[in-house]
Amino acid sequence: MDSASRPKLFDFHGVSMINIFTDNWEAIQNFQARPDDILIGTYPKAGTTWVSYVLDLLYFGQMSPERLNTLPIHERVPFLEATYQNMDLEYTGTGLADKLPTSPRLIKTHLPVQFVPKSFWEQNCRMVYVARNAKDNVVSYFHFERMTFAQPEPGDWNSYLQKFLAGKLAFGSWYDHVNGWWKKKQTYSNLHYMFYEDLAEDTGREIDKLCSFLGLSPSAEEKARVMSEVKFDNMKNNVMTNYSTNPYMDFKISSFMRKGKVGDWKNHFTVAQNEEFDKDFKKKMKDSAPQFRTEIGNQITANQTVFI
Ligand code: PPS
Repeated sequence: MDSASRPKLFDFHGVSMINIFTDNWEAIQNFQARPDDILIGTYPKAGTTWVSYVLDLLYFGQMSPERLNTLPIHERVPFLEATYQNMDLEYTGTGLADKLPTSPRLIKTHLPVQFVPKSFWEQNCRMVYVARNAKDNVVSYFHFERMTFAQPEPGDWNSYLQKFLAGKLAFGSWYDHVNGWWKKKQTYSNLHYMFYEDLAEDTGREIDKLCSFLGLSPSAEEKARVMSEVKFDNMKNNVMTNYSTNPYMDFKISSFMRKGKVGDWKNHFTVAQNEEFDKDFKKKMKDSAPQFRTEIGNQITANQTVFI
């Protein structure tokens, strides 16, 4: 696959999708979850890899150093709905999850809540959902699509923003996604809903909350090690977490671990785009929706960084 053969979006049960996430649909929907499986749910680019690595280290950080040094994160935490059968990569998320030797299994998904295979609910599996504020989320998705040939052609920034507002990106509307999972949380108690911004503000506090949800009690030393390993720069320099071996990505265009900041949207949105976005946001997000922060104290202020 190259830039000339990027996939096209199509409507899939009311959600925009691309075929690498629907080709294996029967196996996805019939996937047999186990009671101790942990599902990590996100809209794309909301901090999936970050939280996946936190959980992987909390559970398996004490295992052999070989595992940490040789097994990329996408093999430790299978991407449930993904099917890659091109180039050097032969991968179905369901196949990989079935073969995972670890217990619990950590499984990643970007599916909107209504598409989650029913066995996860039947088995009362624990789920961790990570949400990121819409403005930084769309910026991150835009750069990801620029550098990933397995994604649709993003076009220019302004047209990309319009597609985001219309829900015309793979996995559909960000608004429906974060609201759908939020609503589910009101009736499904085994769901921990967390925010990228909180993790960026105080990683230790958010790890404590995760541990309390999961019933884990790492020693102070283990926790300090996890906190150090999951720092942005360490993950960016770690070939097991930076996706540098992925044949679909062109790191000359952008990086998978790109900036890792709250507030980078300020370097992308024009004043007019921001006004349109805020107006639309108010319409789509009602009072009962999750509350997002588009800036936090210790991160980017406008024009502090370059575009990419
Ligand atoms: S994917 O492809 O959907 O699984 O991508 P995902 O992992 O959800 O999101 C990638 C963005 O998360 C940022 N990231 C981090 N930020 C801060 N700290 C750490 N440790 C970290 N790890 C990943 C990553 O840089 C992408 O965001 P942007 O804004 O593009 O940099």
